[in-house]
Amino acid sequence: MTHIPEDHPRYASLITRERIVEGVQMGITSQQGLVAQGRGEAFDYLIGERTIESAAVAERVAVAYLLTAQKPIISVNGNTAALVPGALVSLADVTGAQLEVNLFHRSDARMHRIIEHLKAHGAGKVLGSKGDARLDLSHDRAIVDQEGIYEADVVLVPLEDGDRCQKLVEMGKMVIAVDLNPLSRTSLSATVTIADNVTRALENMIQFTKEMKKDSKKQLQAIIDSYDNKRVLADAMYAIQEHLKNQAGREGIEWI
Ligand code: PTJ
Repeated sequence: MTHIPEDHPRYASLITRERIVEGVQMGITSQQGLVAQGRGEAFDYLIGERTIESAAVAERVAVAYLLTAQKPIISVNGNTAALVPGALVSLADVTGAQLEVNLFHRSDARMHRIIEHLKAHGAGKVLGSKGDARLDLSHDRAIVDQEGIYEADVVLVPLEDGDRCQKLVEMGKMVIAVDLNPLSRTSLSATVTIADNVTRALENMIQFTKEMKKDSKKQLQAIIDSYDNKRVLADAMYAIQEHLKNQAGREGIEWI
């Protein structure tokens, strides 16, 4: 890893970059994952590299879904395995969800390495290697475990592609996406869209779960019922606009 001094103004972002590069070197993250991370970084920059209020609302609703689910699953790909392995394991632990590795650029070797990586971070059983069921999709994200994503009622899909998100929604599942681009097909089709960096989103969700675990089913259901995903998407777009306006103002650039 390149040494990044803690006082560097872009410390958090540069460390995240290093983790993704390390993921590629370890054979966990795909090379395409670097491009995906770059896109995420750009949106994070535009949104101000912070958890906006509406993302925190979506994170709480996501937790309410996970806590009330019969069979919640957290889907793991090569990017999230490299960026937040410990947080994925902790979130699964506190919510009672199971982890399932599901890859777009699937290979047996990457599946194995990611499962072992999660286990090294404390995971027990990790689903995904059976691949004994299929979603109606023409690429490898279709390959899922029957006892996992196929039968799940709530699926958390951080950094997803639009196709599978839409398919899971069509199958009647509640789909929670983490995607910094509020206009991606994933963001537009998910039940709950968290427009936040996955590195912040998962930590927030772990904290919220600890607080919300004592809520009754009725209280959790009320949180779910009051939610409007379109409003949350609109708020993320507004937050980007306002952040850019403020930035322009600080630099003496007229907003036209
Ligand atoms: O490991 P695999 O083989 O399953 O491949 C995983 C990737 C991520 C390469 C694959 O799913 C992919 O190509 O994803 P996309 O279609 O590029 O979508 C990624 C979305 O996640 C984009 O909309 C990005 O803006 C967003 N994104 C990227 N990094 C982050 C992010 N959102 C939140 N936090 C991030 N760190």
